[in-house]
Amino acid sequence: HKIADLIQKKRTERKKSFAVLLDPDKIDLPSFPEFLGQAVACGVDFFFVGGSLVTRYAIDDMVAAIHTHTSIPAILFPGNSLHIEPSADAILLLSLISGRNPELLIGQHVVAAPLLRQSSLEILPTGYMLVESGKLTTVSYMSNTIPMPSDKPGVAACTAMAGEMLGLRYMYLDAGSGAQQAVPEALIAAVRSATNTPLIVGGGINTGEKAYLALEAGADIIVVGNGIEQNSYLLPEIAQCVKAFNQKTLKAI
Ligand code: 1GP
Repeated sequence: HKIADLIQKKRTERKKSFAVLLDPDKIDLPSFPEFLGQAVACGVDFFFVGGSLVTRYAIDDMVAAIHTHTSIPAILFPGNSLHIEPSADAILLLSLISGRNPELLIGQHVVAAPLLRQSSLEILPTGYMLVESGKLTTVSYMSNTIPMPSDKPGVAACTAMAGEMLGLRYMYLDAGSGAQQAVPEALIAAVRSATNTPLIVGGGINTGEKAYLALEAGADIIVVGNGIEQNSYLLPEIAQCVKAFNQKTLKAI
């Protein structure tokens, strides 16, 4: 349970983590090692690899490059069971609990279970909740599910509570990649106080300020994808923001 232990240890120390979502479609492999070097220098904690639609099937190459150039864990963030890559370190085994599509609640998992059992991937059972973000996101379209309303913290809290009661060990609030609006702080805070699992938050976090607000509202791990590809200053900016948050918390203890 290497990664589970790492996440738990950080929570006990009241430290937040920074995950970078890498879309295998969008990374230009020749310049990828340089990007990985920058991620190491910035203290990125985790790489999430995947997305709801992957068209280049370069997941194995991407995991190999991560392992060659860094010691940062490569955690799969699969859109479906075709995105399982056994050379990664772990997999967010996502059950899309905000939706009512049985395929993504349990169907794909049944198909994946024997593959996962054969692999040495660490399994991170995750309640995945999509939140409405102002426009239709790829993940909402691909998953054929309606996101949760962004102004109903109670719905999010009850959904997460049910997920935790069902045994899911992580919660992920996602506004979807490239979301116009990130997950509102009130929603993050509601899920934080209703559950005790580590909370991952992502989607539309494209400034240091938005990252800080998500952390303050109760996110344990923030995920940034799209923004980093579009703006090379964002990686150091968010990394700095997570560090500053952690230092502030340490001083307050
Ligand atoms: C999406 O949470 C991730 O699943 C990251 O979103 O690409 O908008 O940063 P962005």
